[in-house]
Amino acid sequence: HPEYQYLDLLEHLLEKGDRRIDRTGVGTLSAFGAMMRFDISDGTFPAFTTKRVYWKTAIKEMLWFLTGQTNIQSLLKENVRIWTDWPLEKYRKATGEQISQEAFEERILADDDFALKWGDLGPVYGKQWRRWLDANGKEHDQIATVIETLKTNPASRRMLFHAWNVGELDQMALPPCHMTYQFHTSENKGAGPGEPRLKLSMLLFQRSLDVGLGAPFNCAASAALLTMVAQQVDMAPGELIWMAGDYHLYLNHLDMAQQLIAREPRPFPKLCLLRRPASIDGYRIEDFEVTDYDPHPAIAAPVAV
Ligand code: DHF
Ligand code: TMP
Repeated sequence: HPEYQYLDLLEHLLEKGDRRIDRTGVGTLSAFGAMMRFDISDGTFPAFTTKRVYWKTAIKEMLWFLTGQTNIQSLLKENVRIWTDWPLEKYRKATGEQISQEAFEERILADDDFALKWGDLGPVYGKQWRRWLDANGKEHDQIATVIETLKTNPASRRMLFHAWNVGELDQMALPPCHMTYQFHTSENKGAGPGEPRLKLSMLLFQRSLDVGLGAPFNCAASAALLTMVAQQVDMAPGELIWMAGDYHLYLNHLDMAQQLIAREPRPFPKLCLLRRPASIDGYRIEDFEVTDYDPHPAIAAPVAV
């Protein structure tokens, strides 16, 4: 089962991880350099099964990146709260006010001026993907460029987008973790008449991977992205290849990790797009249908801020 690639990383960290205090102060077991491969050509959706993954949340986050937005207000409107901690901590530090997460989220939703001032994460993923600002003041839509190149020159070795904009790192709430996405096409062997002649694969480089909490989200979200891009360029989805630099297990995730490796993976679900939007900007969460997802129960775990 392909999920053992993930469980093996957990096991490796538990057995051989290098124990250290990290930026957050929580502490981690860490290792360097990992690769996982998921073949999604038959519609397989790598939503891990050893704990329930909130795949809708993960895809909503990906759709939010694609809009180019960087303010959590639009995420909260979709009831996605996974990015609140960072603006919240900044607000608490700046004002000294011990506001609750719920109250902070309500204010972001209700008050546009407040959201503008306190809800923005800085020039993170969405901004860099869709509006990378170059030295001449020109903006670049890296996503549109990749899709255009896939349509016109699919053998290119230059089909990538990335978010590590060195000059803007210090303005970001967090420097990008999943930072480089590269695409590659190959012959779709065995394609019948009317089926796509090319297969699209995607390689994701992630410089820092929270294996307990972030990894299941990142895997589901990037599989969804590959599926969308493939649909837009009339190719079959191929392989998702996922490379991590520093991958780590936070010390408050050790029990969860033990539970996960004790569970047996179940078959991955299937992902089907119910509609073909006119462009990459047209996707909505309702377009994603996931079937036969029967995971082990969710395990709640704290996120290190
Ligand atoms: N920081 C750290 N330390 N780890 C991360 O994975 C991480 N991810 C970020 C931003 N900063 C991060 C963005 N993505 C959750 C999941 C993904 C995510 C941020 C947070 C999270 O809290 N997941 C919980 C709750 C899910 C939910 O409420 O829907 C989980 O149990 O998976
Ligand atoms: P760092 O910037 O010090 O590496 O901290 C970022 C943490 O967030 C690190 O534990 C990796 C984690 N992370 C993910 O695993 N996936 C994500 O998508 C994001 C945004 C963060």
